[in-house]
Amino acid sequence: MFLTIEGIEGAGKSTFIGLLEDELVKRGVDFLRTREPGGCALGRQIRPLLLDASQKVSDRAELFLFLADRAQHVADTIRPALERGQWVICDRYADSTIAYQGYGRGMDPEELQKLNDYATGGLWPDITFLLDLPAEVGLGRALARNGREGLTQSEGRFEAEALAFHQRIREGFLARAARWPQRFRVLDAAQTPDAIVAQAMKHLEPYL
Ligand code: Z5A
Repeated sequence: MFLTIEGIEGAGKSTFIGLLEDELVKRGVDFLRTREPGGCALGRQIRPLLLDASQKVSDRAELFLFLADRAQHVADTIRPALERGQWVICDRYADSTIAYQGYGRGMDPEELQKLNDYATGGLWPDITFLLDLPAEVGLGRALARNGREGLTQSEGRFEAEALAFHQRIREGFLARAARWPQRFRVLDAAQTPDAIVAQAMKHLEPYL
């Protein structure tokens, strides 16, 4: 089972995955938690290049860094785990590229779909949980968290983008969910973390 978790900035993916892990442990599921960018050794070197606001990275270079991270991540981490029979829970994957670099930065989503096919050898998730909420709510959460953790409010390159950028990304994710309804499960991320995970577990029940 290959599960991915997607959503805009501050949607609550890390919080959600932590609670989901607890539920899966209780049910004896053998799983691997990973993330993008940075889910393999090469990706951990790429991640700072992508997130550091002081790096000047062109849109196309950014795209290929995400794709390079993903290609290596699939080869080193995701496919081997799936072949061992583990579940893989991945915080962001190819849908993020199409939402951020496509709908956010303005690149052609259809081209990005093909590039993702190429980078992953055609590996798409079995289920994608989309944590959906208004962009201003997500950004508000992320900025408050950064403030609490002593980070600059707009620390990263993506947090520093305008609200309209994050709104386009939300629309992009929702457009993808409408196009692939069998893969996507859209969860209302404005609920409490416990309520969101309870809803997700109902979707996973048939696979447990
Ligand atoms: N990116 C890309 O452009 N293209 C790609 O192909 C890929 C990624 C793969 C990765 O950043 C960035 O790369 C990302 C997209 C881009 N940038 N953005 N935006 P990252 O990995 O550093 O960060 P992130 O993935 O965006 O995570 P996040 O938004 O920073 O956090 P989150 O995991 O979604 O949320 P959280 O940390 O669990 O929660 C945020 C705060 O809200 C925190 O204080 C929680 O306590 C609170 N929270 C969480 N859930 C709730 C609920 N349900 N109610 C109330 N409060 C909540």
